[in-house]
Amino acid sequence: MKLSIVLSTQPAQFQAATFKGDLETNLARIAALGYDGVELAIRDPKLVNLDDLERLVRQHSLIVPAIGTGQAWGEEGLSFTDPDPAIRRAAMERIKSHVPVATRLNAVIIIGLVRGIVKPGVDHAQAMDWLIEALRECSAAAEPFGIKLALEPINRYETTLINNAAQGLELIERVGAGNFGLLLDTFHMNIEEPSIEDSLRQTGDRIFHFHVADSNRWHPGAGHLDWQSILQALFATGYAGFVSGEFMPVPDAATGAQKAIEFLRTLV
Ligand code: LER
Ligand code: MN
Repeated sequence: MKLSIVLSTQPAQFQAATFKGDLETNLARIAALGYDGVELAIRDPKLVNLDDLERLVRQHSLIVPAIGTGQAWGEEGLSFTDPDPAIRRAAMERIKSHVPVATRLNAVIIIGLVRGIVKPGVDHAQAMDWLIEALRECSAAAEPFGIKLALEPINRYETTLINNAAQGLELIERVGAGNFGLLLDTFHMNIEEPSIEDSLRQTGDRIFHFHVADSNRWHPGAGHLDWQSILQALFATGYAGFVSGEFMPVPDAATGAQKAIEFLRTLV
């Protein structure tokens, strides 16, 4: 099992970005703990020096399986489904600006809350149309570079747009792009899926990335999810990507990350 963990390259309010703050120190810590990779949350590629970033990541022999983009929503309010067309355009351009970064690092681009939440007064069907239009445009921009986009079903308390794997699969049908799939996250799945294992099986080879946190969004092993069963179902789909830790820094980032890797390494 290839393990990575989320690290934010910029200050962020999002609580489950396990590591935040000084990039160099954190990359060294993550590598020392035995992780194979680091999932980088990047609000805006313009804010990072790509040469430095790549050098640091390689220096610690870490792989970057995926790039998180949600801070464009969390910190700036950009979204694919905002009623303001200028905001929708800015969100699409922002996601497309991740393509060169993703190409250089050979990473999946994550579409989390940048899809939006359906603002009051916006019709849900209209929001879906805007979402599909944006995903088609961004998938087409990434496709020539062999880059994949993974939309994350997110629980009902954070958005009303795509909460579960079944809705994600319907969206895949409507978008109709071979490089568009899903990121499944056990925290959200535990809230929304009738059966985590069945949803993994149904999503199959459209699982492009995988987030792990336990039922309480602490590190795997700290809650009541059945990890043996979940990981068996995941790998039975043929999934060969990373299992990426995205959990609260409880009691602190380094201890949570250490407990996660110790626990997960005993399983598969
Ligand atoms: C991001 O990966 C995530 O899981 C969401 O909870 C972000 O709001
Ligand atoms: Mn997640």
